[in-house]
Amino acid sequence: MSDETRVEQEYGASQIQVLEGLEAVRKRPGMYIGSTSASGLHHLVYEIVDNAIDEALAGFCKHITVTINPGNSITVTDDGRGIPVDIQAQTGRPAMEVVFTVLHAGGKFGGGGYKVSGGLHGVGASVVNALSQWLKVQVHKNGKIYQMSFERGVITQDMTVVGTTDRTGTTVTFQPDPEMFDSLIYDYEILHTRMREEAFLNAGLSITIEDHREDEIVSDTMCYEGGIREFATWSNRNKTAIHDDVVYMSGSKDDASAEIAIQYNDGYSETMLSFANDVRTPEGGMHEVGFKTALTRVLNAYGTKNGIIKGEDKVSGDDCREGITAIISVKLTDAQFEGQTKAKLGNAYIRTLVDSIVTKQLATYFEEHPQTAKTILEKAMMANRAREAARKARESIRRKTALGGAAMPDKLRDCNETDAALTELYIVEGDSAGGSATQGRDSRFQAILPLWGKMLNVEKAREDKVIGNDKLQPVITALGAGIGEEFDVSKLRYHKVVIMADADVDGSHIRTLLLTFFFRFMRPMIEHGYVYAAMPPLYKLVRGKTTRYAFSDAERDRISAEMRGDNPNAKVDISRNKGLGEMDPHELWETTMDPEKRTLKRIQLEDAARADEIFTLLMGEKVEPRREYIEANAKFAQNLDY
Ligand code: 1YM
Repeated sequence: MSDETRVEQEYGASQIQVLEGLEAVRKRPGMYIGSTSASGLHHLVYEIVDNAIDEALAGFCKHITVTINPGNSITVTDDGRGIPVDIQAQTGRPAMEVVFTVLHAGGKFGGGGYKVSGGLHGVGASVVNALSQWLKVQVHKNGKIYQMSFERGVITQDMTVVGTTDRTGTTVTFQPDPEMFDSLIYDYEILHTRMREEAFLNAGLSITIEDHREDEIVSDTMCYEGGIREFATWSNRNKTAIHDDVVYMSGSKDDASAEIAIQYNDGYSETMLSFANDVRTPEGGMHEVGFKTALTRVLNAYGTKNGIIKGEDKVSGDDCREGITAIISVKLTDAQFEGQTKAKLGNAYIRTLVDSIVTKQLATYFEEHPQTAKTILEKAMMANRAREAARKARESIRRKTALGGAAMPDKLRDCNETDAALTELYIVEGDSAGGSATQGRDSRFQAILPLWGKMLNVEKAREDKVIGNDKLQPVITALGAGIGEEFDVSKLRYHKVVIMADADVDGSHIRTLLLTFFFRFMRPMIEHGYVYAAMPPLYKLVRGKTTRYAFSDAERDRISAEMRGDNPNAKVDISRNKGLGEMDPHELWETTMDPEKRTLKRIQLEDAARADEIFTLLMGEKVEPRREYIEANAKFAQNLDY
């Protein structure tokens, strides 16, 4: 290269410090990126993207591209000013080198001179570098292309000019180090979801994600001029909104700013997505507290003033949040993350800021949009009445239970053991399967509850209806731990609750229903890992007097070959299991219920959340998403429907 320039390499005291710093990252990667599992692997991308987003927040970058390359290296490109390449006075090294090699603790870097609204520039780049097998950075700036390369944080190519250019920007490519990570394979959906979030949170910023690992390139470009307003409508995309406009509020004080967007839907669950400096805070914190307090206060004040709420009545915080979708995004320079997973915002002044924004702006919005105010208030009042009705329904169940003595459901075939830690409840679809299960079980510790007929549509049902429903009531009573707000997992009568349903459409329907019900009204039971799905075998293989079972096609083929052994003419009779109801009690015990032999799938919260989503889709009012879902899963449904 004709105009190639090199910065003289000098290994002084500072270089030794650099190596020690990066060595510390490699020794305890978890301290810097949370973990070395998949989440840590994806975190590397976010660190580099964060620098590009800071550049966007500073007003210099419009477009960011994230590419998953074949081999699972990652390239992030932006069209900002390009990382500075001039020699830093302090270190005598190019700023670019410092960004990728020096660990920047807190605000010390550059005497706070590089601080921008979103955070601190370049803080994570050196961490990513230390944990990468190799990393290459290219900067387009001053008409030149500057390049520098590293291996495991150590410079392998000093900053070098490798060409000329007429644009500006930064490109970083890195290959996560196999010595550092358990898994090296990027999940497109995880990155896609996170980049969509970033695009929503930074209005007008365009982010492209591309996956180049397969022959066919997958890509998506996301840009939302409406920012978190569009985030709220997007979150409600499969639901029915009860007012057209998204209510948007924002404000700032000193170095901190906050934005809030809300839109109610006709469902009963609460969707609250909160962020601090574009980082999700699933455990909530001060921004959520400020929002909730102000929302409840404004709704009560408006309702009382306008005669919608009468007398001494009030709506509770929970009432005010039924069916809400709320996006809360705050930005601050000294974010303090607390809680078990450091996912809760601790800065108390943010509560005051969000509270005052919502108190003023929501009140004004209601004055200017009385129709929307009325719709929202009526929804909260309805929630209040339903809560009251649910309380009464619970009360009545309690009374009946107290008066009736042994008030267990007629259909329940209980077990002898009473220590919940040792007992299992099988919830079985249909009376005939229930009969087989009752005969086949080990009655010392296994209880059976058959369910039959068509189940109530939980999506459309209020809590009081659910409690009083004759199909679900036996489930509630048998479990013995209450429901909804009063659910008490310590009272649960079985620590294994096994859903046993056929592998066909009806079975999947009942599984979805029960999981949705548990997810909405008995969530701690799932969180404690007490809910399971039974896994009946798919095939039965018989040769002479030998019977064996297979749980997948592959297993069927393997077992059938084994059973034939050396005798190619041997006949192995293979039948597809028709359903639980057609298995005799002994078979059911052998294949599905015997703790020594059975396979149980423990239900994770995500499984239940997914069931809940599918449920909303299938039972909700929106036709289009339902049709799309059914079309997309038609193949799957056919497989099940034999
Ligand atoms: C693909 C990753 O890192 N972009 C990026 C980083 C920086 C700048 C621009 C930048 C910042 C400043 C001035 C400034 C960084 N600079 C630094 C540091 N994309 C990516 N784009 N000029 C350019 O903050 O004043 C760290 S990151 F510290 F050197 F200025």
